[in-house]
Amino acid sequence: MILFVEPISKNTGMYVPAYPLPVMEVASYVKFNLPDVEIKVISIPMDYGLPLGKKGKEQIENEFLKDLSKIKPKGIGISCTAISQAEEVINLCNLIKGFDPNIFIFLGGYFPTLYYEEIFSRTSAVDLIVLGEGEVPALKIVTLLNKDQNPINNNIPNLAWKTDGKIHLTQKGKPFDLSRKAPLNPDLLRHPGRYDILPYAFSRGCPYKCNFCMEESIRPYRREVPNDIIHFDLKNLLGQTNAHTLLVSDALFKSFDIFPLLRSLNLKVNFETRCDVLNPSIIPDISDVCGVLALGFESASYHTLRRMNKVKDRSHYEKYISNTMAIFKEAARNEIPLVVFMIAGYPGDTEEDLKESLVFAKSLSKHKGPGGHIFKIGECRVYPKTKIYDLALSLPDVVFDDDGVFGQNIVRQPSKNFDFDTVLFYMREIYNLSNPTSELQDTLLNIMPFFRLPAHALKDDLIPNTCFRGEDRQIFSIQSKSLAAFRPLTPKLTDKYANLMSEQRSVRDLVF
Ligand code: B12
Ligand code: SF4
Repeated sequence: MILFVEPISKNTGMYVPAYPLPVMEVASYVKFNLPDVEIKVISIPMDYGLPLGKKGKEQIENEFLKDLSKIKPKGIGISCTAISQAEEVINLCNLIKGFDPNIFIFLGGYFPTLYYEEIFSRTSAVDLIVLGEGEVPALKIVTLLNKDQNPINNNIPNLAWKTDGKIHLTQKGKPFDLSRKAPLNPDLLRHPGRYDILPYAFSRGCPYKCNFCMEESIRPYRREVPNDIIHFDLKNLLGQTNAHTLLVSDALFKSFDIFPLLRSLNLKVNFETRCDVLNPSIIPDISDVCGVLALGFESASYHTLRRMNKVKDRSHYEKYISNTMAIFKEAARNEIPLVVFMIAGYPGDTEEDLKESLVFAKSLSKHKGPGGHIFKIGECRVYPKTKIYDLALSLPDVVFDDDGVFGQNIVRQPSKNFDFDTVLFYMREIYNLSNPTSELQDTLLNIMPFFRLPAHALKDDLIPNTCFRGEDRQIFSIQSKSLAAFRPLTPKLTDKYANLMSEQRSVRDLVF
């Protein structure tokens, strides 16, 4: 048996009750090509629950180890997409190796792809790291494990491992050919029917190279999944899960020609795209299928957008701004709920830059519609080994928490005399221009049931016992039934915790 595991993310605010797509792609490919090998996917949050403190975490760990002693896996592949999962991934690796040093542990995903050196320096529990797309290397690793051979092998592309204090890297493989993508296999999951949301990637990669984004380090080009695979996948997934809400997981979504199929499958589609990629004139034709439309807008300041490498020049900027306004108006007219993603306090920002964003957000919100809109603005993070990090270091007046790859790395002073309190002031002003209609709240809470709630709100006495696993209310269950009981309470909880809703992201972190 080989297990593929999705760890817990410490950040609950953006938690989506969706099957773990990255690990499902890899595990489904391996199973498709090695049908006789026993393979399973474990989602720790879905299968065991969210731990609300130390006690809950220990209970989950004990249950997981009990399962390992029954399953006796030869190898475990762990996915680490977000930084908010990274500490938990290391703990999990240490836990598994402490339990049985013979279980072979390999990692994959954005975080290990960028930060494999830091992982190896923190733990010796990881045997191998797969860099970039995981399908081809994982197939080779599992083939060797299944024959009781050592997968640490120079002939497998995209690997990193450490022996005798030295990191070894194998040659870089070709980008994965998406016409060889395997159908996603819900049978690999423990509870395929208990996820509310169906995530799907119609394409991979993005050529834009915004300098705060990790896509450039993993897939700096865009490729589409062939239509026949999409058709098969969606029909199959709908037949085997209860989810009818689609969360598009493309880095750069622009497969708008797929909407007739999505309509015919009776799906509600939630997608994010660039403000200069979506043609506003198609909005009326897709409005009946749209759940939330999200825009990676980031800022209204030309100088900020240039520093982000989001726009090329003035004329690009002007198109970017006018198209954003046109999309906003058209979405509002067609009653589509909107989420506008923004970053506050980018390295080099002055107060003028944030003022410009505030003024533009005000002009957008004048066109508000019944679908509602939210300005989801967050403080800026400077992740090591990305271009934004180099930018922050190159500007002498920028101050950020340089707390390493496992830290939050928040920008505390974007430029001289521009302090963090003023950044937070603009964040609040912009967030407060949101128009949280009940349609927007219902749609968002369906996808992100804990949206913006502080993590400790999940312990509130208002929440019924049915939302917890066990009697001591230490573990929150995120299976469909529990979330169905939780969702009606969110208006009361959001009122109660209103003053923390526009706070820094750390209030939404689970603390163990
Ligand atoms: C959909 C999405 C979301 C959804 C999550 C939905 C869900 N639960 O499924 C939402 C909107 C909630 C979200 C939120 C956030 N996200 Co997001 N999100 C994405 C997005 C667009 C798609 C992820 C995905 O499913 N990809 C599809 C799969 C197939 O691709 P993949 O992950 O690359 O998997 C391949 C390899 O990595 C590898 N692999 C992966 N796992 C494994 C495991 C093994 C064992 C092996 C061998 C290989 C392997 O093989 C896979 C197949 O080739 C990515 C960008 C992207 N294009 O992937 C950003 C991305 C993951 N998000 C990012 C960020 C920053 C965030 C937020 C922090 C944003 C914010 N400011 O709030 C939050 C954090 C949420 C949280 N609680 O942790 C960053 C992560 C950076 C980082 N390391 O932290 C990304 C990479 C965007 C970016 N380009 O910078 N996100
Ligand atoms: S357009 Fe989006 S996915 Fe592409 S590089 Fe920029 S932020 Fe990343």
